[in-house]
Amino acid sequence: MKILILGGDGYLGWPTAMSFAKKNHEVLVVDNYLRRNIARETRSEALIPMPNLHDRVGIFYQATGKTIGVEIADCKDYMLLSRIVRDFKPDTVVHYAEQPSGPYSMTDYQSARLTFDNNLTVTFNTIWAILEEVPDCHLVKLGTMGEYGTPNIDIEEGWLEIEHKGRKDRFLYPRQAGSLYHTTKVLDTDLLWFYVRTYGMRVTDLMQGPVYGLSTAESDLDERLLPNFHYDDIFGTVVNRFLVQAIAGVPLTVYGKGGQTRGYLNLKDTLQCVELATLNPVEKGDLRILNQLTEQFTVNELAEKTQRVGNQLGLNVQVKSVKNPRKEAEDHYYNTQHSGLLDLGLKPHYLTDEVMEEMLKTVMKYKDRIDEKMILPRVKWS
Ligand code: USQ
Repeated sequence: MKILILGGDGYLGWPTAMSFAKKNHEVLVVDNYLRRNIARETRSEALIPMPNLHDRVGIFYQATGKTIGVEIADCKDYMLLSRIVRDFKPDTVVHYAEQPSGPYSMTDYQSARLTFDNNLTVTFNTIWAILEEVPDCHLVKLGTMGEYGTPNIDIEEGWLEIEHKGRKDRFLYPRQAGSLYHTTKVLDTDLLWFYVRTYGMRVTDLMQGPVYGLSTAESDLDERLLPNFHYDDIFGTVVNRFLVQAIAGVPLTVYGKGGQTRGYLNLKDTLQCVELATLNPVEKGDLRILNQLTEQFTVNELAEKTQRVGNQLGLNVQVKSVKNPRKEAEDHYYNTQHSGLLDLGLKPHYLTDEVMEEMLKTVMKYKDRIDEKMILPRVKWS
């Protein structure tokens, strides 16, 4: 397949590009280094040094003999994006090209504006580039489980049948996100649904939970191919942060009561899910929503697991509740339906003690690069 990856420099985009290229798909990645630039400006740089895309593509070629095309371009520029789509003629566009941090989107007007403009404009441009240049192309879009928030009822897989005054209809599942970033994903889903039902696009919207890990079949070939692994309060997701905190000897930063429950998955499973969605495209006029997670944990459960496995490795891991910088429920009902990807063939990698140990050992190699000033939360929701 010809696969165009928007946001191909990211934590998920780069491993996805390598994984598809290794399997002999023709891959082109597009990125404008937005996350790298924000990370530099906000002092939130990744733990592991990351060569730029052109250099990494060269390293990947040396390791595998496979090529990946690169375009350094801003997908907000419609003329540029439509030219790329017209020239490459993808069968699938995988769209990751968004500002992905909840905390960054809550910093101030400028960061909120950037998140809003970037995320909505790139989704809109992607829709139009497909409609105008490759109308049969399947769009695989990364959404987030955070679109649903934490409702006091089961979270269904995208849709909810509602009975009202004796009549029934099916609607997008109600969504109420907890940050502006997560809200841009809600708006993306509404845009996609409009263009699917009105223009007959084919779209898969993946509602993904927080991802953890570094190792993939391809990144294991050469450490310069590792994904950009963040542990700061802005780009770091909770498991990755806890791994680094355990190694640095900083008490694990449980926000508030720690009863916040989310659906998590291993980076390896993100790759499987995106591949399964790509290899099984939907019909024209279909919006398929898949909940992309493999298991649920509270923050306290993640902290206990990190502490137990870290201590077995001889670390002295402490856990400390810090005042929650976010406005979120700290003790709530959470039960998600997530059978769609399993039905397509997903074989989950669960967060076992062995997986935790392997991640801790990898992070340990970069201990000297940890900057403790980047760990405590700097952005408050209000
Ligand atoms: N948390 C802590 N301590 C920390 C960091 C986070 O207790 O040091 C808590 C948060 O308050 C939250 C939970 O852990 O309740 C998850 O936080 P997170 O930072 O790992 O995840 P989140 O901000 O929701 O965002 C991340 C990615 C985002 C993706 C999302 C999936 O940055 O791109 O969309 O995970 S989801 O959470 O399902 O919406």
